[in-house]
Order: sequence, then structure tokens, then C-alpha cells
Amino acid sequence: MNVTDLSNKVHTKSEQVTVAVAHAVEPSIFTACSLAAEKGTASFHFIGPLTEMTDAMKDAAVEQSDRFSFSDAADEAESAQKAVVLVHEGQADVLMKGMTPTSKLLKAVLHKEKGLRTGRLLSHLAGFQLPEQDDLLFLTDAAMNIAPDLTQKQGIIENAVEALSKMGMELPKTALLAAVETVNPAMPAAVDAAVLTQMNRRGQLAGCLVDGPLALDVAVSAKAAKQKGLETDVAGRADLLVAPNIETGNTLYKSLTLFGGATVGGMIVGARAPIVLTSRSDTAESRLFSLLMAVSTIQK
Ligand code: COD
Repeated sequence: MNVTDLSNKVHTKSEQVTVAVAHAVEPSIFTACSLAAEKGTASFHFIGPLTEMTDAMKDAAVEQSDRFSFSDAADEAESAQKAVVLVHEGQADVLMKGMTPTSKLLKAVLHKEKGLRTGRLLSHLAGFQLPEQDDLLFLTDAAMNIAPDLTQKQGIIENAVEALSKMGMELPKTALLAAVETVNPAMPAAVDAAVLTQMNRRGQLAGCLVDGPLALDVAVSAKAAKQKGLETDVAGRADLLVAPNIETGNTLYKSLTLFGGATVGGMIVGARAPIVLTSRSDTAESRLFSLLMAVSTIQK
């Protein structure tokens, strides 16, 4: 699956999608949303201090559009709360992080009465478009769950698999990252990976092909997998990488963008609605990719 597939899926839908953008005070947000609005991806409701949003839109040289509307909010926390409430009340279909810090947005999302909880675990899914690679590579969880236990890892994989299926990818080849391929009892990540692999074989973790523990090279390089004698359905050709903790996930995410030249998209899955979770330093291209990921998971 590549970005063109995602774009085709999103743009052949006839439904009108509205995105609530929390704290839209940065020009690249308007650049991305304006491009998306022109393509018909979605309409946008921007929440934040009105004068700062107007200035950001001017700096991006973006014109007012009939696909744009605005609500005033005093600060990051109020922007996050108001955007979450719009989605909670069904006035918007997707929540998008603007310049609110991730933890402030997630706290509003997790609010017991006015948030976007479903009773399920919420988790982060990132997509990477790497230079000279047609297919997208996905990674979970680089940004929400800090030190997931075995049950939470199962939830994280189920969330990612469900989102990928909605994007059009069936049976993602899912690699559980560790430092080794043998099950070393002294390495909890390797032990969890072995258990999750067995759960997949027994049908307790469905919709994907799971293998682990796998070191990163064996997960994504056919040459490394062959050299280490690991010939499985997943080794060397993973679609989805599962990190054992947020530090591994976040460092890999940043390595792929900083050293690997990847364009990244990010979203939170498992909530009542998809949540576009970009970094505050993300480019307009990256924000557009995240939007495509999120909108493509909406099934009305
Ligand atoms: N899914 C569903 N419910 C959750 C989740 C989750 N992943 N996490 C917490 N909850 C629920 C809990 O069950 C509880 O009812 C309530 O939310 C509060 O739980 P706490 O006290 O553990 O959570 P918070 O509010 O202190 O923190 C939740 C965060 C998501 C903010 C926290 O886990 C966090 O800071 N994660 C890392 C975010 C981050 O800094 N990322 C960095 C890279 S962008």
C-alpha cells in the first residue's frame, strides 16, 4: 500500500468529512489543510485565538475558503477541549492536533464525560514514506502508551491492524521488535514478543501475521533475514513494526525521519474518531499524509 492508494481511497468517497483542528496557529497547518480542502479531502473547523489563526493563515498565503470555519479559544488547553467536544458531539468526524502539546490534547481526549474514549485502549500509529520505497512502512506505538504490558501490546496491535484494514491493507506482516531473534528470558520485550506470536498462531490475535522477537534488520531486510536463517512470512518484509516501549518507538520514528529521509504521518487509533497527531515541527506534506491516513479510516 502506498500514498496514492490512500489518496484514491479517500477521494473516491462521496461523504463530507469535517476535521476539528486544535490550536491552528502555525502556517504549515493552513498550507496542508488548504491543499486537502482543494482536493476535497475534508472541510476544516479551526479552533484557537482568532487573531493568531488569521496571522498564520496570512503567513501561509492561504485564502479563506467555504471549506473553512473558525472558533475562538484563549489558549492551547481551551483549543484542545473545544476541538474534542466538537468531535464528541458529532459536529466533526476527525480531530487534528495543531500546536497543542500532545499530552494536553490526549488529556482532553481521555476526559471521562466529554472525551473520545470507547473503553478500548488508545494508541499511536505512524506511517512512513521512505525514499525509493513504494510501500508504506507502519510503526506502533511511538507516542502514547509509555511502557505497555502484554495485554496493552495486544490492544496496540489490534488497533493498528483494524486501522490498516480500513486503509485497505489486509493481513499486515507484523514484526515485534526486540534486540534478538531468540527468546532470551532476561529480555522482557523478547518474551512478550514470543507470547504474542503464539497468540497469533492460536487465533487470539487475528487479522495479521505476527512474528517476533525480531531485531529491526531482520524485520525489514530480506538480506538480513536470509543471512540469519529466518525464513518466515514476516521476516525481511514487515509492513508494521511494533515497538516494545515508547522510547524505542519514538527513537525509531525520529531516526526514520532524520536519518532515513522519510515523510511521516501519525494518528491515534482506538478512540471514538480518528485523531491526526502530527508533531509541532511537521511539514505541510507530513500533515497532509497524516490527514489521508486518518480520513481513510472513516467508514460511514
Ligand atoms: N487508552 C485508553 N485510556 C487511557 C490510556 C490509553 N492509552 N492512557 C490512559 N488512559 C486512561 C486511564 O485508564 C485513566 O482512566 C485516565 O486515562 C488517566 O490515566 P493516567 O493518569 O494514566 O493518564 P494521564 O492523563 O496521566 O496520561 C495519559 C497520557 C496519554 C497523557 C500519558 O500516557 C502520556 O503522557 N503519554 C505519552 C505522551 C507523550 O508525551 N508522547 C511523546 C511523544 S509525542
